[in-house]
Amino acid sequence: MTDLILILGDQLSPDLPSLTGCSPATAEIVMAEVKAEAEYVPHHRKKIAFIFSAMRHFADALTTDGWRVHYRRYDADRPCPDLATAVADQLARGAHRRVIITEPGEWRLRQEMETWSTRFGLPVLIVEDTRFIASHAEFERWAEGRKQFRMEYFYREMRRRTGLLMDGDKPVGGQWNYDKENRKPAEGRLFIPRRFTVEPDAITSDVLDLVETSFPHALGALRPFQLPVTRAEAEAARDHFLKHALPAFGDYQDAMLKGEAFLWHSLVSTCLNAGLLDPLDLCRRVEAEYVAGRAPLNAVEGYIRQIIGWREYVRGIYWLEGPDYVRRNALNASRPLPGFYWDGETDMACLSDAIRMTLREGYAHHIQRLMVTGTFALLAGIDPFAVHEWYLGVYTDAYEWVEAPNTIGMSQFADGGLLGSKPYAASGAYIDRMSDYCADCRYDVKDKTGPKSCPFNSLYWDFLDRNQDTLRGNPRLGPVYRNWDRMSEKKQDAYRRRAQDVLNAL
Ligand code: FAD
Ligand code: DLZ
Ligand code: SF4
Repeated sequence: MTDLILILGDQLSPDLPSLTGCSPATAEIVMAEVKAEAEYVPHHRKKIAFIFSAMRHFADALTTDGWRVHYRRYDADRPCPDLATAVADQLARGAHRRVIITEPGEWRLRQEMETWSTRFGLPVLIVEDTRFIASHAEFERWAEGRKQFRMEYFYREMRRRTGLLMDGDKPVGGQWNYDKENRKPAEGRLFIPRRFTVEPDAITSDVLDLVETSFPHALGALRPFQLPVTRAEAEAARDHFLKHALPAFGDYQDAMLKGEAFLWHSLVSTCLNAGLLDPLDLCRRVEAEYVAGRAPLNAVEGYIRQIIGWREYVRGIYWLEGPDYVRRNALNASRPLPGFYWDGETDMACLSDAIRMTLREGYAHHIQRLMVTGTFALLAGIDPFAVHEWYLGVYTDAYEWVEAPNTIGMSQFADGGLLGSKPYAASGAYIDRMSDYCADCRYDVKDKTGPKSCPFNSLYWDFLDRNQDTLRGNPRLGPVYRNWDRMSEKKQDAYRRRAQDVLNAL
């Protein structure tokens, strides 16, 4: 009798706790490409292809290391319906005393797996995922007794815990956070680093053909497919970032340029979230670039903050808040997601570019997600659950533990301010400052209420007006409401009318 270890598509790490506690002599492995996971939201084709190819490569690596892997490929005619069936079928075939799983990254599966012991009639052990810096217990201890959570304080704890960029008990350089130095608009295309790409090998090519024929209704462009799918390729992508993009990452972290999807971003989230890279190791290598004098402090601190700060913080909140977090709707927003989110067909140049890139690459960088597609949905009062399902499907790095707090909390303020202290609402002026979108847009970013005025301008004030009951008391919005109050009624009405026209046209 052996243990049966189920490994999921985002658990492709040799140090997975379910693996490290066992050995090939005492355990076998099951992995499966299944319909339910491929279709529970409308995924991007590149996301399905990435996961299937990375799973197949990982299974081969495990086999080379001596493990017995029962791998079930997707069969379009008779697909394995779900993970439970994959496990049940394997249990029926072999003699297994126990199922072992590293906890999944979504409540949906976690809750289902908790019923498996009864269903299969044998013990099902769900072990904590140790591939993060903060454990559940550690985050719970940090959160206990706090009325509001703020990333900055959690981040400082993580700096102390990991020793990253620490000089004894003081932050290197004397400041914890160099965010203010990370807000330059991009100046020119000449120096944007070339993106790291990998050409598909035989395994990936097979997967691409499979995805093309088996998922005709999936989203986005499948080809060209150039994502890393193995640990070695992910490490090469990481090294490319350290050498070519990290030094300017800080300066241009918030910048946007038309037609440029990647800029100075690291493009590692897809590999990181699937387990092909280790977050702490990545941060140590980033720190080493500073120590060696090859990258400045604002870049290195800014980068490390994203990983040991934001990434760990949103995960902590996801598990702390429970499965109903994704259904929060503090602003009672209920408008359906506009159709242009699925094809990029809009005259708003910023949204068109961000959505087209998303559909082409399964990627958009943080500021496009937060301040373009996110802010528009927030201002327009789109149902946050619909927004959440969109983000969960369209990005190759999306799993609920990281996507939901970013969408429901940070971007849509649907958790009422648990994650962030104020909504990321902004008029067109922000996008104009940080990008070159507005110059070529059909709308005029300087025009506030005219028929060609930038939609963000009127929606911004209409959003604040509509949500006064919830937002007026927010101390960080005090000055903004004072500006609104100082406006004449005529001007306020002009904003309301223009916003209504924009909303009606959606
Ligand atoms: P870089 O800009 O190079 O940043 C480095 C790394 O920092 C990222 O790879 C990521 O691991 C981490 N990071 C940065 N910001 C965040 C953040 N806010 N939360 C968590 N980790 C962060 N990130 C995901 O990994 N998966 C998601 O599904 C996801 N959904 C998002 C939805 C919305 C509405 C928003 C606003 C942000 C979302 N993010 C998500 C966070 C962020 O946009 C992506 O991590 C980042 O764009 C990935 O690209 P990159 O690897 O080039 O990142
Ligand atoms: C996202 C995804 C997809 C598309 N397909 C599979 C799959 O066929 N088999 C699998 O084990 N995992 C897949 N995944 C990843 C899971 O959805 C992911 O493990 C859960 O959402 C938990 O994070
Ligand atoms: Fe976007 Fe408004 Fe600028 Fe057009 S004018 S690109 S809609 S911010």
